[in-house]
Amino acid sequence: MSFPKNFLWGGAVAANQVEGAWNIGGKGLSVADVAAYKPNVDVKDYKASTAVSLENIKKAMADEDTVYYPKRRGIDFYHHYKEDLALFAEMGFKAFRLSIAWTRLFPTGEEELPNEEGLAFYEAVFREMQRLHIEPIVTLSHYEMPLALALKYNGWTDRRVIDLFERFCRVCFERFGKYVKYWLNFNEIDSIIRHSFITAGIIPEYCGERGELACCYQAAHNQFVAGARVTKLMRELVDGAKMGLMLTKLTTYPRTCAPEDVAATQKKNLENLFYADVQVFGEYPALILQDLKRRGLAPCMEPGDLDLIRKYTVDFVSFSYYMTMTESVDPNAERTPGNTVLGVKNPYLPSSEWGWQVDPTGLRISLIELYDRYRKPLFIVENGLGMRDTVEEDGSIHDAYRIDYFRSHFRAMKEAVEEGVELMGYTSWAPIDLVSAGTNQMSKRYGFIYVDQDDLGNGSLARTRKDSFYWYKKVIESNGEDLT
Ligand code: BGP
Repeated sequence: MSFPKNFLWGGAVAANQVEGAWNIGGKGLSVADVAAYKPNVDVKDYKASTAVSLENIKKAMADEDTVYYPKRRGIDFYHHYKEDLALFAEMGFKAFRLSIAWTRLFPTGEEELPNEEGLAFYEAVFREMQRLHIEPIVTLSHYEMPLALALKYNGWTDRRVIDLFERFCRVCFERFGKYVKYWLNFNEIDSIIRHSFITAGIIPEYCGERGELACCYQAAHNQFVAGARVTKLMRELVDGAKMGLMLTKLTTYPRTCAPEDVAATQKKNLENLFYADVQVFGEYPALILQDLKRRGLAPCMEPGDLDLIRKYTVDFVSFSYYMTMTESVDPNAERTPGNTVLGVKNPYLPSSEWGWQVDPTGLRISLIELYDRYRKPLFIVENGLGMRDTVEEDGSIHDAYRIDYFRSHFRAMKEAVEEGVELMGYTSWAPIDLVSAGTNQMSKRYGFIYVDQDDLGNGSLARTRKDSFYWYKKVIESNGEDLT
């Protein structure tokens, strides 16, 4: 048994990290447009690089700068999308995951009618993908909610945002349903508690006595309700469409077999899985709810919320997987960063320059765990290695480390499929270099395609094929059989 014949090989990006054109075509400001690149901050300290305050937001709003607000410029996919899609097609992509920027369709999130210029952009992108036979996988919310909603409602903490999001999704389904059959609701929904502003537009100063953490769980609940409502809507409006949840799969091992470490690890993993549990099983896990109540963090729910959540569960489970970490009760245990988390270091694993621990076997473990738990088709919608690349004098880029990373992860993926895991597809993060979500750097490169741009926006934006480009092409051509 091997990868299924119709396996969706491809790559994934998010609008806010690639599009640029932040003030073009009627687009409004999103939370990503005020994210500052801080050259002097330790990139391993994700709390410092993602920290947000009202003062900084206001400062950013008054500033037209694109040097220190790199997500405003992205890699200018807005003007390069044809060239980029052609390169993806050359690699043989079957699928491409992208997101629709809410602020391109509804600049403040509250307009009655959508911005036609924004719609025209995505229509053109989807048409081009159709022409190239690349299946779109569309994330409805990927770290880019309208800034106006963050400021007015404290983001997703306010239920009124649910209606506004539904309005945006209705337009997406009505206008793009003819192109798009695979939808994802909220990117890494569990990340609300790690970077609440980026994920859910929560501004700490607005949380008052209730506290930021309580606001986060309220926002998560509102997103669960919104997720159910848009799944219902999608089923009414788009024939044959499927909705997926999207989880950061943060597989955690106990640092030792001391029962205390195992218990602490179990807690971490249950907290991570909770966000998927709600959307697959259609109910809050009893233990989590109990725990939230005990800590005074339980969200307010309205009559009908739980019914909706129960009725409109997702069709498939998608997730990002980059690294694993361990957990220990020992306060002196050495820590290392991962994907916006700080975990205990695993002595058996190598780390990237950014501290993320590379663990292909962890991918197999995660696939088996998720499939066994949910019995839903799985989709790996993010996986990859952020590294500095060197451009040789002749312009070539030899990224053997990236090929090694992917090869080992594809082997692990293959083993899981052979064991019976139902896997729909794989979209690497990211097929082309882009602005990092966590650090706003350009030098943390993920692509098979190099983009000539540095952290401060200098460069021609020219696209160049790296060695991994040719390697991934071969992998897709052979449907994952040729990993040499
Ligand atoms: C995920 C996000 C992506 C992304 C990726 C890599 O959490 O969904 O948007 O960028 O991680 O993270 P980073 O860009 O911080 O290296």
